[in-house]
Amino acid sequence: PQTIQRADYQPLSWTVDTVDLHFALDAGATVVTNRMRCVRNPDAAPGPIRLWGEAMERLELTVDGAQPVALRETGALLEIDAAGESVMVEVRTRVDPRANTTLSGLYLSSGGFFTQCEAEGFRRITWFPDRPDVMARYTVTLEADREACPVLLSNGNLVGQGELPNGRHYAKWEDPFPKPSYLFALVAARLVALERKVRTLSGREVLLQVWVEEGNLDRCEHAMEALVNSMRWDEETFGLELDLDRFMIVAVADFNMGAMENKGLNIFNTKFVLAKPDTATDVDYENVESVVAHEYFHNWTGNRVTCRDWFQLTLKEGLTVFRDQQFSADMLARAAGPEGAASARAVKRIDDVRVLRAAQFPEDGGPMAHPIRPDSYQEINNFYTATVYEKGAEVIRMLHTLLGQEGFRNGMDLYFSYFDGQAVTCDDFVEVMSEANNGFDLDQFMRWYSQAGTPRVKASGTWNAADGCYALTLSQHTPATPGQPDKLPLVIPVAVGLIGPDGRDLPLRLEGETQAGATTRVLKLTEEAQVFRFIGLAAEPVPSLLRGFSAPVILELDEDDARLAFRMAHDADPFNRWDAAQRYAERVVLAMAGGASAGLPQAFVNAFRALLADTRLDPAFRAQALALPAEPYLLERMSPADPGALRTALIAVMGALGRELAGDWLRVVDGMQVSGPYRYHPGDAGKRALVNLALRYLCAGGQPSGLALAEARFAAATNMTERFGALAALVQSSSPARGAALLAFHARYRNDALVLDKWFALQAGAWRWEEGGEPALDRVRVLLSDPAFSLANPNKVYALLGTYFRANPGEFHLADGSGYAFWADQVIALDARNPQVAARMARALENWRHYAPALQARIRPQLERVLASPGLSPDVAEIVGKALQ
Ligand code: B3K
Ligand code: ZN
Repeated sequence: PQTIQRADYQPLSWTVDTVDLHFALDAGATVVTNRMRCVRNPDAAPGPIRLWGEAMERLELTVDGAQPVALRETGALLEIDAAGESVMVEVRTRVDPRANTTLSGLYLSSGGFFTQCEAEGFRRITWFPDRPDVMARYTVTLEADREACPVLLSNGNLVGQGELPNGRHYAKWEDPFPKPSYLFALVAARLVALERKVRTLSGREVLLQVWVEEGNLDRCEHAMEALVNSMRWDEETFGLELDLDRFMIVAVADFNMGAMENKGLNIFNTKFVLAKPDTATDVDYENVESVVAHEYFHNWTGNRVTCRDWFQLTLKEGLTVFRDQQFSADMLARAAGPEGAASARAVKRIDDVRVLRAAQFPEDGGPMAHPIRPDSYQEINNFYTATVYEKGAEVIRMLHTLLGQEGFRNGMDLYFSYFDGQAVTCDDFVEVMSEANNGFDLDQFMRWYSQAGTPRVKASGTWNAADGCYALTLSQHTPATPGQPDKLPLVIPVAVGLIGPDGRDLPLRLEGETQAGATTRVLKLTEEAQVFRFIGLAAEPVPSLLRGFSAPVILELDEDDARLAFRMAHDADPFNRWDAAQRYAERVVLAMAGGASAGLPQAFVNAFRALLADTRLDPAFRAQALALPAEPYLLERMSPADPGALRTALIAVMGALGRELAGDWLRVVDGMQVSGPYRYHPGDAGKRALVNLALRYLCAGGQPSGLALAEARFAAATNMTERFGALAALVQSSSPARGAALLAFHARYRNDALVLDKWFALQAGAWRWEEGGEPALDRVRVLLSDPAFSLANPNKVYALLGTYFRANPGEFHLADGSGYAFWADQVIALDARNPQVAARMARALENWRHYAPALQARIRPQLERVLASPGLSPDVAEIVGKALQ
């Protein structure tokens, strides 16, 4: 496979300034006519016009109306010699949407036509210089059967529509903004819209639409609300306004990822649009809100200013994830009111860090480790990663911390004033941030863009009672990653607090300062090691480091159990309070998994009980603090990783916590009633989350009273959060009622695709709670032939196979290797129809070298079998090839 290098970037000799597209839509043979004006690029070396194309039949190609004089075709690349400053290239292609199972380019879903172009889907629609640095103005005419496709949508504004012979009709759309081809979209389908008209900051009236299949109209209100809130937030926070007269969201059931920010026509996976109390959980509601916001925010960070090349992906993704995280935190804080705002923000931060630790840290420690701005790739679709997105957002967050809210905003303003309408780089972004802040030195900071791997920050303190000085030594080290053996020190903002013996934060005074100030300070670690001296202290403090997770690093700090329990009880920073609980739980679970301890230490049980019983703490926070660290994260912290032993330990720890704290859990369930009809509100959601966690522990404990309670809650539930929470608790237990509950749930939702995804995932993720219980693999095999399952639908694949491979390590890593053989079969089968989805599944085994030798010996032949499979896509070949290197 071919490797593309960031260093090889060259501007194209010819770009495009206008595109006129005509689609004669037909399920089996759509004819696309593309008239584009190609213009010579004054900033590039002379050369031919370069167009990319794939999976199409070329019917005709002319240059200024004539056959091109010279045309060379190599694979997906077409080179045409042309003279003058601009030429009109007209190309006609035939594509087959029905045969397109990749869901990239133009494809069908429930009889409608949809497109997905990022990163390189546009070249599956027509020949084009399909790169993000080619920004052109598009006019699009869609022609389709009126009966099958009454709704015809594309980017921008509707400028014409009408009837055609033979029951066909057309619509013409014009996008006033130049855009890269990856933001092109069309939809032609039988849909209905929820509409709302709102005024923008400057007083323009705009039309908002959420398009769905007719039966789903009652599930759009929340997405619409989220859109309106996103618009307001971007106006208030960044002064950014919607720039079109109409903004559309379209939901489609077959979609490779979450959603896509096409200009003015966002296309969404139904999972991130549809929500009503009976079918969506609080978490679903939260996800809908954040994905709607994310795609909306892309209109400025991504669309108005886009990426010069795909190596710069984090320019738009890291920044937009940061923006959506801030938005969600603000929404939660607002709903929680002044009293609960800080806790609501902390809970959101905890959620985001959980994702980073569970998904990004393992990526950074494996064969796919890459900087947030990668240096090379084989298949760009493999680089829509937790590193580019989530770690990218952490890097932006650090900039925000270093520059402050106002400095950051000034940088954003300058960014848009310089680069609106352009395709730029991460360097451009960081340079304007510096320029807007009096030349703030960010040279060393740029290493966050070029170095892969999760830095380790080691901290140790020495207390000198004689002079009241606490000396904190911080040192940093980033482990080698593939292709990067040596790492340089990074700029690491470390937010620090010192806790006094009474549990209260101490005012901080560093050596050389005349008086003590704030109780949390951001220290800048820039060298391999630095010492920070805090003076004027009356007693030895307990350090609370990396508050709010101020940098995406692993903090190595020697703390005994007593100190962790102390911080669990007293740390004034809620994030660190949570983190102390996570560290303690990690220690206890890993000691058990390693055979170093058999029972649960009483001190740990007491610390957990104290948190649980502290009713001053918001329930949402308690739910976070009492949930064990994610299994993939714990596995990553084990060496060698032993999924079987870890699972045994988790079952034991959950069971013991369920039994030892049974009375407390029962009190929680009793005392947390949410009154009134369901509403998505962080206060209510927090209570439901804590009740659901209590049911989980009670069921894990296995006592009849706990199981009966979960059964009763399942039967009495009035919304999906409660119903699914109780069901999940039952399924993750040895309850004899599991099967019946799953059947009842299935019967109720047999026709609801999104709810059935939950039903599939729950079974694929089930642990074995008793000797002789059913292995998840057996169940997954059965479900593979369930009539509701389909390998063609990514949501189904992610729910069943994704959950089994990636979220159920204890059942996937079976000693006899049967899980791996099944994995290889499924990856090969999927790859033949949808390489992007197959590659995602393939990644489940990339960190195979972390596992015990006996498992490695079973994994290797399966990796090799996949790699040797005939016709393997570059997508899967890159993942498996790098894993085997
Ligand atoms: N930009 C899209 C992701 C496209 C993925 C292509 N394989 C969604 C998003 O980040 O908003
Ligand atoms: Zn995005």
